[in-house]
Amino acid sequence: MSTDFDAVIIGAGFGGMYMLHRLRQKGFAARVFEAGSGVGGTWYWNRYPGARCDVESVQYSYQFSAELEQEWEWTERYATQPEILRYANHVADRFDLRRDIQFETRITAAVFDETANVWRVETDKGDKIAARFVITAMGCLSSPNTPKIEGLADFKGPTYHTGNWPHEGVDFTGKTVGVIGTGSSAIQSIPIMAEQARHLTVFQRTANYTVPAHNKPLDPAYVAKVKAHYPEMRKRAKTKPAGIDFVINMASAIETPEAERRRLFEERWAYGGLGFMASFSDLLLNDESNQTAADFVRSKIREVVKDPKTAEILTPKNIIGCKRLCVDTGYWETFNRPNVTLVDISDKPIERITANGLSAKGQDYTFDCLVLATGFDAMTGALLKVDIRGRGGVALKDKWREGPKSYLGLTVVGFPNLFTITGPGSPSVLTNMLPSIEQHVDFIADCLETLRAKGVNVIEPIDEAQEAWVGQVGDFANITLRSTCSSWYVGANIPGKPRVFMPYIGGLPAYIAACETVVKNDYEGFVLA
Ligand code: NA7
Repeated sequence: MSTDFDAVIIGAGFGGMYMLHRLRQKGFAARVFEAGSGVGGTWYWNRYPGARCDVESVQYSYQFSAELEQEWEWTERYATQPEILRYANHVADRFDLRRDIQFETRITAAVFDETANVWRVETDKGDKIAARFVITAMGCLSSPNTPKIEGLADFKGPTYHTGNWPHEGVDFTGKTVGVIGTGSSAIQSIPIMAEQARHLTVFQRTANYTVPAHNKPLDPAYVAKVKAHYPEMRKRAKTKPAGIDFVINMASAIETPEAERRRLFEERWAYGGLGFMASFSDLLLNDESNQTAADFVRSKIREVVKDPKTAEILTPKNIIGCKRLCVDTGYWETFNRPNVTLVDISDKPIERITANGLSAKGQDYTFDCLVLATGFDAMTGALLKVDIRGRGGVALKDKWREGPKSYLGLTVVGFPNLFTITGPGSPSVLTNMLPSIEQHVDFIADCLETLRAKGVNVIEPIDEAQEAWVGQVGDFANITLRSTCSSWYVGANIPGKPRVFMPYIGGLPAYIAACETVVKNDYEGFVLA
């Protein structure tokens, strides 16, 4: 069998970069193909104003290299997109990754040749590559969702999608701006756009919960302490369901007396960030407990937003944490500004985009620029854009017509030697992505090494193992309240997408244990041939 590479890796974000590094270390020949002109993935594309990670920077970073941990200096509690992109570039330089990355090249097709046990890969630049393994590292939130609203092409001004923002930036000074969406990207960008724009009109379909970031410059003494104790912090984080080192209060919200409950919520609120959902252990398990947290946040909105009608529209009615919780800086305060208008479109969709704005609920709104903060075709979108075909020429998109099915979120029956980093069925988006990525990459690299040592050509999961895994993913999802609302976790934001809770919600420790058991039992659930 003749191949160009042992592995083709799709995407040069944090997953693809580390995959390349690990495979090189193990003596495999790998090549990364990246559609963008630089590394960074999510952080390369999402350049909207205010973009930053909502996991604290010292935790949202690689841990595979102690030297890297020690030499890199994060400057803020929550790193901005430019800082994370600088970090990604630093990693690419430090580990000399670029020479094996082909930029501005999109993989269009990957077809498994059963006679040769080789993947035949094609790019939009006309490359034809043969590789034993294909490893996707395309990210979970990387296929922007442009809603099919009538007249979108008629709009005369510029239209920007938060997930594909111009590299040179956008200056809204003196402009009127319309924003569709109030998810995390909107919640981060609206306060900044409102400071620049002459007027900002926000079209909100679903009110969202957000907690304050309380972002700040990092104190050098704190950074020094983290650096002195990185391994301990990483070890603690690995024991937490989200892979983030914060303290989970194991008490039940509803069983805690009201005054004490309020005190604990206030404490977490004052600290800021996603740890708010760890105020109690049952916020995503018990409706009544969830209500206590939701009511707490609702009361905060009423405290901040001066106009009661606006406050009411901004107040979410659903379960807190069901859609992804947002982390903000001055979001609700922004609606006290005289140059910001909130339009509630929860009861009726936008009728059409017009040349100068849009029509909603029988009213015309005009603006110079349109911002689509409308999210992504999450978890499967990027994968299914590539024509991936396995045994018998079967397309992945047909195989997943009823929803994605995988073994460990990493492999798919009928698609030998294909690995999906942070694929559907893995913890990915419910966790700190960096440690999750590293765990996947290590699993894959070790697997390839084992196959080489055993002289095995092909690895493929068996149906029973995949069905059992899919069953487990579904069972876990059904235990929590998270699967109950129309979020991108269940594909509800994309019309026609099958409703399946895609990520594994059993927590990172249980997931790691499952992967370790598979390896210990000689790749249980796989056929090695
Ligand atoms: P999200 O969280 O999916 O938010 C998208 C927003 O756009 C959300 O408010 C949607 O309302 C709204 N939306 C989408 N389509 C439409 C249409 N057709 N009309 C009106 N409003 C619409 O994406 P983000 O980019 O903010 O965040 C994605 C993740 O990135 C986030 O969870 C973090 O993990 C980082 P809806 O709620 O569907 O009613």
